[in-house]
Amino acid sequence: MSALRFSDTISAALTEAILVVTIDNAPVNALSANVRAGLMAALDHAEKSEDVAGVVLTGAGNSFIGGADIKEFGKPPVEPLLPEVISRIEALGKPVAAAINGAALGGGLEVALACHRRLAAPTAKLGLPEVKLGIVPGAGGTQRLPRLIGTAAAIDLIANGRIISATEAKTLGIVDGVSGDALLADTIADIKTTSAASLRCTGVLSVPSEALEAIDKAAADALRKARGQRAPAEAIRLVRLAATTPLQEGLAEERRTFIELRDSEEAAALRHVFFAERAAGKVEGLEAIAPRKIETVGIVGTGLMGSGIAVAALNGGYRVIGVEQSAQAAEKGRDRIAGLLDKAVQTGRLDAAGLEDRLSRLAVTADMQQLAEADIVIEAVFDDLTVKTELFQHLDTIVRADTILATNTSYLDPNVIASATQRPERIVGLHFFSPAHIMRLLEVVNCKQTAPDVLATALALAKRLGKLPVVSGVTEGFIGNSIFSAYRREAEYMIEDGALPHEIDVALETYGFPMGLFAVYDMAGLEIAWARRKRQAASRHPTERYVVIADRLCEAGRFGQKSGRGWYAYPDGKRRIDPEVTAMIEAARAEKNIAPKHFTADEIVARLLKAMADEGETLLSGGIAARASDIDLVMINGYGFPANKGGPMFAAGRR
Ligand code: T1G
Repeated sequence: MSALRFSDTISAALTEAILVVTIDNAPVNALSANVRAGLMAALDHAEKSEDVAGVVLTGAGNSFIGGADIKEFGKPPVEPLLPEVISRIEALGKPVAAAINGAALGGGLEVALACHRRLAAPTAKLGLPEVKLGIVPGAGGTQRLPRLIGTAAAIDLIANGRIISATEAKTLGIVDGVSGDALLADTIADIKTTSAASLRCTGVLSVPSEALEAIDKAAADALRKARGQRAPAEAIRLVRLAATTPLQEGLAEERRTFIELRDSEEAAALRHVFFAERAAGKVEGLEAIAPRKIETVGIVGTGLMGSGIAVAALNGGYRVIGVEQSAQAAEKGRDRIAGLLDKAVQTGRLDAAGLEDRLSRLAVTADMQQLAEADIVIEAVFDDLTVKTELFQHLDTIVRADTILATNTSYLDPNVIASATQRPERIVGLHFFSPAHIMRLLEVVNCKQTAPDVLATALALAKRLGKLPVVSGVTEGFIGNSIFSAYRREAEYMIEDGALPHEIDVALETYGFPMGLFAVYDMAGLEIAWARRKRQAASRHPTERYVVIADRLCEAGRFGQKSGRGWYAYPDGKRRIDPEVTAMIEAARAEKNIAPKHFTADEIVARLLKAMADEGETLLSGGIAARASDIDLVMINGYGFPANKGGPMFAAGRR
C-alpha cells in the first residue's frame, strides 16, 4: 500500500487499485484552499495513473468534511474554488466514492453528492445547513440534492438547514448504504463493482416529478420558520429551479445567489454568532483545570424553574434528587417533572424507553438528607436572600465537602450568599432561563470566591445539559438583565419624550424581535419590576432621570396581560392600544413640561441599540462580561434579539 501526499492536508494510499484519499484538516476537515488544491492534485493523479481503477474520499477524525472554511469568507478567493473541485469529481473518467465517516455538512455534502457512490458510517451526520449562516449552498447542493431525493425533500433539508442521520440519508436516497465499522473496506468493495460505464453522475439525473402540493407545503413550512430571513426563500427558489433548468445554468444561478448572500449584512451577523457560540464557553486559564465528576444532581425546589432544571439534568443523563418542603409538595413536584417529560413524548421528542430511563433516575423527596449523595445541588427556591442563605447554610451540614452548591438567583448577590457559608469557594451561580428545559442560554456566574475547578465543572455541566454557557461576573442582573434593564429604561425615557408603546413595539418587531418590549412587559407582568424599583427607591441617585409612568400603571392596578390591562388593554384577550394609557403618558409628560417629539422607527431602534451597547461596554470594562460576543449571545438566546442582526454589540458596531 504506497502512501502519497498531495498537500499538507491531503494524503492517499493505493489499496486494491483504489486510491483512498484522506482529508486531514483538523478540527473538522473544512474545505480550505490547501484541501481543495490537494484534492485537485489527487484527482489529476488518479485520472492519469494506469494502476488506479477508482477513488474513495474519506476524512480523518470525527468529520468527513465540515463544510467550506467559514474563516475564508470575506477574504479574496483562492483557486481552485470548490465548484471546480466538485465538477472535477463528477466528471472524472473513473468511479469516485465517498466513505462518509462523520459530519458531511455544507460543502462536505456537496463533495459527496458529486461522487458516484456514497456510503456512510452509522454515526455520520449529513446536511446543507448554510441558511443558518445566512447563505445558500454554493457548490451544487441546491441543484444536485433535488435530483437525488426530489424537490420537496430537498427544500425541507436545505431551507430549514436540517441535519440528518445516516439512516435518514439512506431512506431519502442520499447515501447508497450505511456501513458498520468496516466503512472503508465496504466502500472500496462497492466502488470496485462500479464500472466506469455505469457511473451515476448526480448532475445529469433529472429531478423526479412529484405533487405540487408536497413541494408548496415544504416551502410554506420552511418560510414560516424563516422569520423574514432571506436565505431560506432563496434556497427554495433555487431548489425549485433545478427541476426546470439544465445543470450548468442552475449552478451558475446558485453561485450568483450564494456570493450575493455571503457578502450580505445578515450573513456577516450569523457568522459572528456561529463563532461567538464556540468562543463562549472558553475561559482564560481554565483549559488545564479538570472539572469535578458529576453524576447526581440535587435540585431544591421543583416549581416552574426547578422542574425545568430537573428535566434538563435528566436529559443530560444525570441522576436527579429533587427536594421539596413536604411529602405533598414533593409529589406535586414529581408530577410536574413527569408532566414535562410526557409532553416531550407526545411531541415525539422522547420515546417510551427514554421516558422510562429518565423516570428511573429521578427521586423527589421531602428528606433533605438525601442530598448527601449529590455531587452538585442547584437551588431553585423563592428569590429571597434570607431563604437562599439559610438553605445553603443548612446544605453545608448535609452535603460532602466537595459537593458544589449552585444558586439559580436572577437578581440577588451570590457573593453575599457564599460569604455566609462554610465553603464559599464551592458556590457558583447557574442562572437558567425559563423554561429551563427548553432555553439554551445559561449564565454561569463566577462569584468572587468560586474555585477555578468549580467554574470548570459548571461549564462542563452546562455543555452536557445542552446549554449555551456564558460566564458572568457578579453585578445586579448579571449580563442579560443588566442589558435588559438599560434597554427598558431607555424605552421608558422615549415614552416620556414622545413615543408611544405601540410605536416602539412595532419598530422592534420590524427590526426582527418576535415581540416588542412593552408587549413582553405586559406578558411577564409589571409588578416584578415595580417591586424592584420600590426596593431601589431609597438608593436611587436624586439626579437620575426617573419615569413614573410604569409605577402609575401599577398603582392603577394595571399589571399586564393577566390583569387584563397594562401598557395595553386586553378586552378580548387581544392586545389593544389603550387611550387611558396614552392619557396617563401625556399627563406625565405635562408634569415635566416635556413637549413630545416624534420618533421614526429607525430612530427608536438606533436609540435602544445604543442603550444596550453602552451598558454592554460598562459590563466589559467592569469585567462582568469577558467579550462583546458573549453579550450578543445572551441577548439573542435570552431576550429575543434577532440572530440575523448579530446581537446589540455587533449591530451597534456595524452602524
Ligand atoms: N469552517 C471553519 N471553521 C469551522 C467550521 C467551518 N465550516 N466548522 C467548525 N469550525 C471550527 C469551529 O469554529 C471551532 O473552532 C472548531 O472548528 C470546532 O467546531 C460551499 C459555503 C462540524 C458539526 O455550517 O456544525 O459549506 O473554536 O466546536 O462540536 O455550500 O463545527 O476550536 O477555534 O462546532 O465537534 C457549512 C459548521 C459551511 C458546519 C463539528 N458547514 N460546523 O461540531 O466542533 S458553509 C457548516 C459545525 C458551506 C458550501 C457552503 C460543527 C461540526 P475553535 P465545533 P463540534
